[in-house]
Amino acid sequence: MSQRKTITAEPENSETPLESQAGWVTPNRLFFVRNHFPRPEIDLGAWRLSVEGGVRRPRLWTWEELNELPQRTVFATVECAGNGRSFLHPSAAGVQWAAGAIGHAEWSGVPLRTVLEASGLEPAAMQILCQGADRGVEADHPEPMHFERALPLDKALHPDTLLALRMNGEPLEPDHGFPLRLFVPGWYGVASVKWLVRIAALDVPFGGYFQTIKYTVRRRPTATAGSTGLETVVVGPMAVKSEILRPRSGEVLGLGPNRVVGLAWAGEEAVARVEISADGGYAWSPAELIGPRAPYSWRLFEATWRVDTPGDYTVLARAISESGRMQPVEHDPLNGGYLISFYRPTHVRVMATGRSDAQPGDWQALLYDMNAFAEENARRPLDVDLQFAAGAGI
Ligand SMILES: Nc1nc2c(c(=O)[nH]1)N[C@H]1C(S)=C(S)[C@@H](COP(=O)(O)O)O[C@H]1N2
Ligand SMILES: [Mo]
Repeated sequence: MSQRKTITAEPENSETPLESQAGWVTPNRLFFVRNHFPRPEIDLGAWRLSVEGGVRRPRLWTWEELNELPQRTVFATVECAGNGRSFLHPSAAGVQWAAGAIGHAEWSGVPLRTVLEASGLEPAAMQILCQGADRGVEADHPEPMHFERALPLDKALHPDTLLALRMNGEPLEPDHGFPLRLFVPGWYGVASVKWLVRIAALDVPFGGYFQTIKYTVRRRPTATAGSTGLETVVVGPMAVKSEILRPRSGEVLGLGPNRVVGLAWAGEEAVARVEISADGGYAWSPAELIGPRAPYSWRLFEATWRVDTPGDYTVLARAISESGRMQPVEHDPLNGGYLISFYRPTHVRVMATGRSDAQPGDWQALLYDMNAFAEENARRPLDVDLQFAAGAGI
């Protein structure tokens, strides 16, 4: 039974209940679901993955054949590009997500690169199109279409970009893309196409709906002379962001020490620091980070905030990545309803009669015993860098 929080029932769009996120990894049954179309029915016996387009040796793979290839495991946070949309003023169209369109899991599968190399990419290939079995219509697109997205070649060939077969050690659940999904670590979830059936190497940029009409942001033109208008850019890597889980806005706290607990993530990078302010953003102090400092993965944070004077307080958190990128103060209007990262305030009242929440969390005990593995994994070179001689096939 799913214990996700339903935003829309048909198709399912549901959130991870972050208040019960008690460890580093999100259990599969709690992991958020973002479906544009009804979930497709898949008959595993008839299912094939087709690799085609600009390749020398197009081929079909069965699920069993893919399972026999060398596999790799990556821990990574996935956030929907629209996560937090319901907090925007003015509001933006789309699924009205609160904070829970995010999760962190262990993803295992075959590097996409392995099957591309097995088919022999043509030198002209510049994007890899990935198509899901699901199809349907959108309000502004009455013609039925598949969910499909194209990845730039460098990210497609990155050893951590996977044809994922397993999530947290279990076969993918139907809602998370069984039998096979693309998994693009560090990028917004939209890149990680579920129910994958077709991969095609393209020698021109893909102009599909989910990367030209939807899932795009606007950017001021780079200093090229002559261009003045805004450019449309497809969403890719996740922004640097943090989320306070406790206290909740509206809570009444007591005097003395109070705990501030949350999550922070930085896309393809690791989180280096999280800072907390309890005075609306003037003074900041560092929070303690819990869990591995690994690329792609979120970290838990905890700080003890001492309050000596009753009153109303605004608590903020901000994350800083390893390369020094900081969570932005405000939502960039050019991002529209996507890439939503800003200092979202938690408003609390502190009263002499309130209950102070000073008991430090037992986070360490809740952390997966795979932490050490995750740190090691982040340093490990690709173990399946296969060389395919022309015509060898596998
Ligand atoms: N085939 C298919 N893949 C898809 C989608 C979809 O609707 N269909 N939604 C995408 C989006 S926008 C997100 S955020 C992630 C969500 O993955 P999850 O449902 O496993 O959490 O799947 C992506 N892959
Ligand atoms: Mo998404």
